Amino acid sequence: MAIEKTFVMIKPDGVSRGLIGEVISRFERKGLKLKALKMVRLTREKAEELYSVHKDKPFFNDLVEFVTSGPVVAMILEGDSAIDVVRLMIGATDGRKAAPGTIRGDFALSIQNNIVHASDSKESFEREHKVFFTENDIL
Ligand code: 3AN
Repeated sequence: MAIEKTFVMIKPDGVSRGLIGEVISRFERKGLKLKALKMVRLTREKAEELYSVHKDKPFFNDLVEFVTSGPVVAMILEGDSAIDVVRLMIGATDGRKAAPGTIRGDFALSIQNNIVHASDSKESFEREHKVFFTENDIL
């Protein structure tokens, strides 16, 4: 048993499609605990920081444009093996290939507009949650 924290962001498509409640509800029903929650509009600088690992990819600019196009909902979740559990629950990056029953599998048909982002490792969590939260925000 390893209690971990992970970072999740509902992207602008998830927010504009009215899926905030659906997404948070899935994590709560699974037994993960919300430790921090915030709705914000990302600046270009913050979006570039969040996706810095992709800065040399051809889709980087489109990704930054997309993720700054409207509000996002950022959260920290905690639970046993939370990083892997949440990655399983969101599904493959490409919504067309994500398994039914996963968030992307149930709600996305796109590789970019795929509803949610979630940390893929402890290192990603450490970097990503600091784009949105200070230690005082984590309850
Ligand atoms: P994941 O979100 O599943 O960890 P990453 O980290 O490979 O996937 O990609 C981060 C984000 O970049 C994706 N959620 C998606 O919005 C976008 N992305 C990844 N690959 C592509 C691509 N080939 N074309 C357009 N956007 C992409």
